[in-house]
Amino acid sequence: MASSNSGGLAGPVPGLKPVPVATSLAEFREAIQQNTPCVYSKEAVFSFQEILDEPWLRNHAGESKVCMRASPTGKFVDPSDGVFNIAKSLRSKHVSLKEFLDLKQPGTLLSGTDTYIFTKNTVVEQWSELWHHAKEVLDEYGGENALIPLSRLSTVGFWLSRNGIQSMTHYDDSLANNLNFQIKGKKEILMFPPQNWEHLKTFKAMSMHPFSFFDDIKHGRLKSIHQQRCQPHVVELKEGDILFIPSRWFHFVEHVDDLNINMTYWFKTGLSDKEMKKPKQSLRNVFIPLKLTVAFLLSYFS
Ligand SMILES: O=C(O)CCC(=O)C(=O)O
Ligand SMILES: [Fe+2]
Repeated sequence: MASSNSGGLAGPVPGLKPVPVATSLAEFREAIQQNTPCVYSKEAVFSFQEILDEPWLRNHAGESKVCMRASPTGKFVDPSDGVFNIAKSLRSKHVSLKEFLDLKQPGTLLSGTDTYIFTKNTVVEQWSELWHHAKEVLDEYGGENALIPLSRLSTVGFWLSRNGIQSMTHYDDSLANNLNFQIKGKKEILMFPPQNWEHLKTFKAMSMHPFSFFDDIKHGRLKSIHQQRCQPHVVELKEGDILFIPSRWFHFVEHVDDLNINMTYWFKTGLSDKEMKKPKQSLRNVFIPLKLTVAFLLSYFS
């Protein structure tokens, strides 16, 4: 069950709004319709929420080629890290899913932004057995529990991680809506509405604040005017939970358990590009993107 207290903290933190919890699928669908963040936190409704674990993955997708990332600091990617650490966390290595699982290395990640189960209107062949279950989320296959029509689905990404990982605050630059299924383990998520861009030092779709900016918010340490003016929402996603992140909402994600498995369904909002206002850029320091660019180049050679 999702917890509306901020993750891992003893109690509610002033200024941190809990993401509303839907207690029925009807309520959850209503929030999606209304474009407001929401977490569905009841019993599992789709078969993949029950079956997807390490042994199942070994048996049904063990030979799948995946793109593994490892970070010396567990952070992907903290702009305040040293340039070599950033470079290392940007590097990726192709391995089989079985090899990745055998490694059991903390701070490693398969990212849903490069491990696709479904993309460009096509099921990715090596994940077809998982798709057999994953498609239940769609109206065409899932009966009364389904949440979205196939015509709106853009991409399904698969995430697998070992503990202690934090992901950079960003909005999904496809401008899609996001249904995030927590299948195993736990994640803690801070979310900010698109209009908070002014306070997030945005460069492209990312926030260039150091991760400590967000740690501080989670713990109620609002030291700067920008921290005080943001409108953070928090949720602790537990096994079986489904989170709706509306298009353009910023999210800062921490992977908590020893093994975390997620699937993200990105789906179209139904609005045209003209109707959707992208958050603006508020970064005033050109050295930060410069540093990231150098790290990106180094990641090819380190
Ligand atoms: O789980 C994560 O680290 C990030 C998730 C995310 O950014 C997404 O689902 O769009
Ligand atoms: Fe994202």
